[in-house]
Amino acid sequence: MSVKTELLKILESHRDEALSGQEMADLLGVSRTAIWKAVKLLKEEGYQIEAANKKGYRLRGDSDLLSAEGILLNLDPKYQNREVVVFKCLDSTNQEVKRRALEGAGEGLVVLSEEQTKGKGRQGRSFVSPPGTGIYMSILFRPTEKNSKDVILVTTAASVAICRAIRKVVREEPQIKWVNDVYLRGKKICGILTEAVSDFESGKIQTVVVGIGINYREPDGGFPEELRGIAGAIVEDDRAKTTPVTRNVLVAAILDELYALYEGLAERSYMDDYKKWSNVLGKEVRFLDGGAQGNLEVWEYGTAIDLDRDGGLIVRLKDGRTRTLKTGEITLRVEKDGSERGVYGRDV
Ligand code: BT5
Repeated sequence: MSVKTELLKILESHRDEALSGQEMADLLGVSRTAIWKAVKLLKEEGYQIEAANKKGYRLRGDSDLLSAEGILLNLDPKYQNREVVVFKCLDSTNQEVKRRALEGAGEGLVVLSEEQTKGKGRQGRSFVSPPGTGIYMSILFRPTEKNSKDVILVTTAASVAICRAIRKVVREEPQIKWVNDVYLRGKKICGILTEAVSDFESGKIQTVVVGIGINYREPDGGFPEELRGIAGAIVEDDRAKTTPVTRNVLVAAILDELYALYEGLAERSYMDDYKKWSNVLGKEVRFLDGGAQGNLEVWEYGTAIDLDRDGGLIVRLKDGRTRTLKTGEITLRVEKDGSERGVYGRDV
């Protein structure tokens, strides 16, 4: 491990505390010049490290760069053996995880990027991923014989993991729009794209990539025109100065929850939380079944009444029959909540 990485670990675990150059040099068994050089490199990368008068160096509490060191430090120790990789810029973190999966990467690998140039949403849509203000991350799972039939639930579990982490760390109550969007204060702050790669011969799902995109702060200059009124951010401008939470802390909280839920996917312990946070259940909805109707825009109307065991949305139609919406081709709109946005089905 380089001096820079080792030093970052130390600074991360002593945020807002000054550590003398000599102290750190002794800890790492290197010269003070080596420490000074590593500090310079970290500052060039954007870490807010201050030279405290005669006391040494201090990583400011509000320095908010994503880093593997900062995330691992905040993860539950039992998950600290997972591989975390952070990029400055990528096409798409889901693509990077798929590339690494082909090369044999292990379960639990997390790839994050400060920016994505081709952030993907569902069905060819894009996810706007500007630099420095969001969390774009993808996690690799490798289903086993035991959990392969439940893996379809991973998007549902991820939605709950994100909500639990937001409640714990940000102390606010988000909402889930079936099945893959998380809302805060009425705006979409997060989307999830789960992609599965199956074995051609057996049809078995071999790899699952859960991609999570979160708007942590509003991008400089605001969201692009097409997202105004739709997209929101966890930290609003006037709160930015007061929040002590860094993105690394939120990422670690999400991963802790998600890894734990994934271990018990079959038990569906998260379903109650999902229902509690759902802003669709009990609402009047209309939906468009692209699969059944081809390109004809024939909307059906009903009330979303429940979720089935696999996260499918049960809708009572106007004529009293029920239908369970499952496919990724379903487009669903919530009536009477002022929402213009669609809510979409899942990909796996
Ligand atoms: C999603 O799709 O919301 C899933 C987004 C998943 C993004 C993550 S980032 C890490 C990983 N790597 C990737 O390449 N992707 C994943 P969908 O439900 O189809 O919603 C897409 C729609 O959301 C767009 O058509 C816009 O209307 C809206 N949208 C785009 N960017 C947004 C943003 N930053 N915040 C809120 N809404 C956005």
